[in-house]
Formats: sequence, C-alpha cells, structure tokens
Amino acid sequence: MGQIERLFGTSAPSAEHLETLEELLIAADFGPALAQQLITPLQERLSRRDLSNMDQVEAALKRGILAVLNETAPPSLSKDPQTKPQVLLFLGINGSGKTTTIGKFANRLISNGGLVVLAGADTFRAAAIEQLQLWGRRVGADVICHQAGADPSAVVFDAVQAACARGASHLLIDTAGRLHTKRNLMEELKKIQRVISRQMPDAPHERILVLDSTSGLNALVQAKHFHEAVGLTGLILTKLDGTAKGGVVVAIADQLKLPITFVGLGEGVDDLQPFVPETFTDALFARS
Ligand SMILES: Nc1nc2c(ncn2[C@@H]2O[C@H](COP(=O)(O)OP(=O)(O)O)[C@@H](O)[C@H]2O)c(=O)[nH]1
Ligand SMILES: [Mg+2]
Repeated sequence: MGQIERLFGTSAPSAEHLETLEELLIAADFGPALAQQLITPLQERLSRRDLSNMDQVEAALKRGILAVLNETAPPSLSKDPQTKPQVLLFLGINGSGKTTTIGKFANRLISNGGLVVLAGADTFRAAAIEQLQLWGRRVGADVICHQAGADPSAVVFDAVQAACARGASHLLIDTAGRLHTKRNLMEELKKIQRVISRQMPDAPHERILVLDSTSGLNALVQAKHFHEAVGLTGLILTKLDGTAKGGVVVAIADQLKLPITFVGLGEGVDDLQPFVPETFTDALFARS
C-alpha cells in the first residue's frame, strides 16, 4: 500500500484511483470480497464529493482496516493463569511454523517467570521431535515426547500428567500437520482435545492456529477447516518478515472474527511479537 503516493501523486481522487486501490488490496491478499467492502464507502464519499485528496483516501482506508482488526476480541493469554497449567494447543499444517513458534512462545513465558512444559505430539517424523527438544534445551523448558510414530494422544496424556506434577504454569502442545495413519487429522486433533479435557475439564484453554502468512489466501481456507474442527481461540501468523502481502491477516480477522495474538518475524528466539493492529496498519502503508 506504500505505493499509493507514488501512483497517484497529488492528483484529486477519482473513480479510477479507487479501482486501482481495490486491485492493490487484492494483490496484497485482502481477497476480493474484503477489498470491495473497504473500497465501497470510499466510492460513496467520492460521489458525494467528500474526498478531495489522497491523504483522506489513505486515512479512510486505514480506519476501515483497523475497524476490521479491532472487531475481534482481545487475546486472552494471561501471564499469571488462574488454573495451572494453562494448556495451549498449537495447530496448523506442516511447515507453518508451529514448532518454532512454540519455542519462541515458551521463551517469552519463561522470561516472565513461567515454568513451561512442551509436548511433542507431532510424532510424524523423528526430526520434528528433535527440533522441539532442541528448542526446549535452548529456552529452558522440559519436553515430554515419545518415539516417532507414537500415538499423539498418549504423548499428550503423559504431558498433562507431567505438567501438573511439576507445577508448570503452561503446557504448550506441538501437534502434527499430517499423520502416519489414514486417520483424519481433524479427528485426531479432536481426540487429543478429549484426552486433555478428561484430565483437566476446562483445558485446552487455548487452541491456537499457526499460519504461514506467505501462503496467501490459502491460509484463510486452512483457518476455516481448523476452526470448524476444534473451535480456535486465536491465531499466530508466522513469516511476516518474508512477505509484503499482509492482507490475509485482515481477511482472516474479517471472516473468522478471531484475534491475532502474535506474529512471527523471523527464526530467532526473540522474533515473536504481540500483534498490534495500529502498528500493523502503519506498516502496510509505509512508504518503501
Ligand atoms: N522467516 C521466518 N521463518 C520462520 C518463521 N517461523 C518459522 N519459520 C521457519 O519455517 C520453517 C518451518 O517451521 P517449523 O516450526 O518447523 O514448522 P512446523 O512444521 O509447523 O512445526 C522453519 O525453517 C522455521 O525456521 C518466521 O516467523 N519467519
Ligand atoms: Mg514442527
């Protein structure tokens, strides 16, 4: 969106300008429906002669985007949970950034004085388990895991026991994006939820979908699938450092009304930041 000034210069806004803007929004992965929804009020203002310069266009568009982002409930992740441990299920397709995000998330919690246990319920590959163990060592969290190919629900059962026994503040559960067996992934995730809630009736407290923001509007389709299966409580968008197309963030907030809690901005331990709608919107319009 930083191209607005260069594209339109100081000319007065016209219907063509707004059409080009709508195309820019679509190119930035807002999706056609949301792009239209954002542009329509501008067209109405234009026809009322209520838009005289491009700054007004930009300001109105920013307000429209912020309104969508602020419509979702604020994240409920509390630093000092009432019930211990807080059980957080991390979901998402392979490669979306679950394990990395869990590592960074654990680091944030531990820096705030939390006692964190990680569960390796993505048993698809040995390397995935090792990756979680590596993060556990790096940030100082215990990791509960079984061998590759093990039943994810059995890992989760053990992890809940261990987290309770150790007085952990948080249990972060890494799940699979695909399975060994022909069993349906969504059924497996529901089973994991049942196993947890049999041990702790109000858990899992958070069901967080980890989405790769570079996957464009495909991320929206994935989000709908997972939301139907497990009832998501929030989203984390990864790899925002690797895309100029942040519009999918707004499209997802618009369609699913789910809060975006954190964003991933790199592979390092500190590259997980709380999502701030104002900062995000300003970055969208930053002149490059
Ligand atoms: N640039 C960048 N890379 C990321 C980010 N989050 C994860 N990755 C990388 O994406 C790849 C897949 O991440 P991983 O955590 O293994 O995904 P998983 O399969 O969902 O567990 C790895 O190479 C990560 O280092 C991010 O925010 N920015
Ligand atoms: Mg993983």
